[in-house]
Parts: sequence; structure tokens; C-alpha cells
Amino acid sequence: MTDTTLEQATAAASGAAATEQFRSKQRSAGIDADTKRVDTLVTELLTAAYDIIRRHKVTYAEYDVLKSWLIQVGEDGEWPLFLDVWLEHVVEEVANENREGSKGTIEGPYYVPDSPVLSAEATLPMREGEKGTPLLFQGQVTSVDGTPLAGAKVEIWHADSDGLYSQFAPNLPEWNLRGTVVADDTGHFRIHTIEPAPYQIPTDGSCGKLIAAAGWHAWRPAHLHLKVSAPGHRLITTQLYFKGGTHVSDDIASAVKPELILDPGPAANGNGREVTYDFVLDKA
Ligand code: MBD
Ligand code: FE
Repeated sequence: MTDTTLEQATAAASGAAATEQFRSKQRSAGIDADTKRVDTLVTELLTAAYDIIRRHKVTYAEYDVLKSWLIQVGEDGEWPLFLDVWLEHVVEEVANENREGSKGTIEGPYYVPDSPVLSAEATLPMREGEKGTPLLFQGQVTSVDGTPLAGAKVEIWHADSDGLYSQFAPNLPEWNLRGTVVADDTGHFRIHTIEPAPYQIPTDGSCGKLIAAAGWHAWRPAHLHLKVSAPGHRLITTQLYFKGGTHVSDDIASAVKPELILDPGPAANGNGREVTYDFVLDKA
């Protein structure tokens, strides 16, 4: 941090951007309201809440704290952050329980579709002199039967070395550290980027307040986000982490799986690190 005139990242600004992004990409478009299912799910959720209130003798003072906190989450635009950090991992677990190919994990609030299309070997869009250890992330996309998936799409997005995501923090180029890499005719890709920093939940918003009030920590381990897809196959949304990185074993979003931890070695060209990770896609 050298320039104190720079606009600071705030919970409300990134929350507003995440809310807007979510509204434009909802998977629920066209879903039919099934009265019976709504009744079952909401009744069970409320029943669990009644049980907690009775067991812990929740007071009116505590009820009002909850009420004002919930109001504030909305005002801060932090519902996408809250839900993706504390609930999405179980939705993902259920959605992907019968996959045979690579493991997925949560998408989180900071995916933006339609990032710049790049060739099979490419450097992600980044600023001149982008800070961080250079990273070569390479691999192959195949089908569960081993067939290479020519032209598979590898969408990648990640934080910079300050833990900030383009389009959700101020003063970053629009597509910084985001791209859609098209694998070659053997399904291979080579992506040149920099290693992201761990991500800290904004401390100045309602999610940060909850974390402080509960005595938790606010960190996700450093991670790469990916969506990998090919015709006739199930798209996989995943994240990859770095062995030995801080908070790999206590991610606030509970999204780390052992299969998703990379162990990069020194880069062959002597500049930074490199790692190979292959994606196996289930048939659609
Ligand atoms: C992130 O970067 C993220 O990946 C998730 C899941 C939640 C908050 C911030
Ligand atoms: Fe993330």
C-alpha cells in the first residue's frame, strides 16, 4: 500500500457487485414453485430454529440482535458472500455426490461469465509488473473414459497478491486474472499467472461483524477458481489450493478437499513455480 489516495475496498462495494452479478446469472430462472417442496423445506428449517430457541432460551435482546444483523446483511449486499461462505459447500456436496471425475467445490460470489478467450498456452490478463510469484498451471482435460477433450474450456479466475478480485474491488483492470483458456486438440492447456494471496472476508461489513462476534477467523486459503467444460460433458466448478498454504486446513468456507491441493515445484524456466493438474469430466 503506497498510494493512500486509492479508493479502499469496502464490504458494501464488493457486496453490491456480488449481488448484481448473482442477479444476472441465477440458476433458478424458470424453476417452478412446488408448493409441497417449499412447505417441507421451510417448515423443517423453521422447526430447527424453534428447537434452537427453546434449547438455548434465546432472549428478546438476542432476537433483536439477529433481526438487525439480518437487515444489515441485505443493506451491505452481503447475502451472496454469507451464503457462499457458510451454506454453499453442502449444496455442492449434494449436487456432485454421484460424480466419477474430478472433484468440484463451491463457486463463491466472484465468478463473472464471458471472460476473455485465450489460446491453449496463455498468460492471464494482468497489470504490468503484477505482484506475486509467477505460476505455470498446466494440464489436460479428458473424459472419464480417458478420451482427450479437444477444445475444452478452462475458465479461471483468482485473487491478486493482495487477495482482491477484479470487478469486486476498486482500481483493478476489468478482467485482471480472469480468462477462458481453450485447450488444444489433445485437451492440454498451459496457463501463466501469478499465485493468489489468501482471501480475507471484508472486516467492515456484516459478515465481518459475525466473524468477530463469534471469535472466528476471516480467512480462505489462497485458491484458483475454475470452471471446466466440454460438449457432451458435465461442467465442473472447482477450486485448487496450495499445499502448506495458510488456512488450507481451516477454510472459513469449508471448501477444501484433499484432492484439490496442489503441490507446485520450481518452474522449469527458473521463474516462479509450476504445477500440473488434469481434469476428468463426467459424461452429461
Ligand atoms: C471467495 O474468494 C470465495 O472463493 C468464496 C467461496 C467466498 C468468499 C470469497
Ligand atoms: Fe475465491
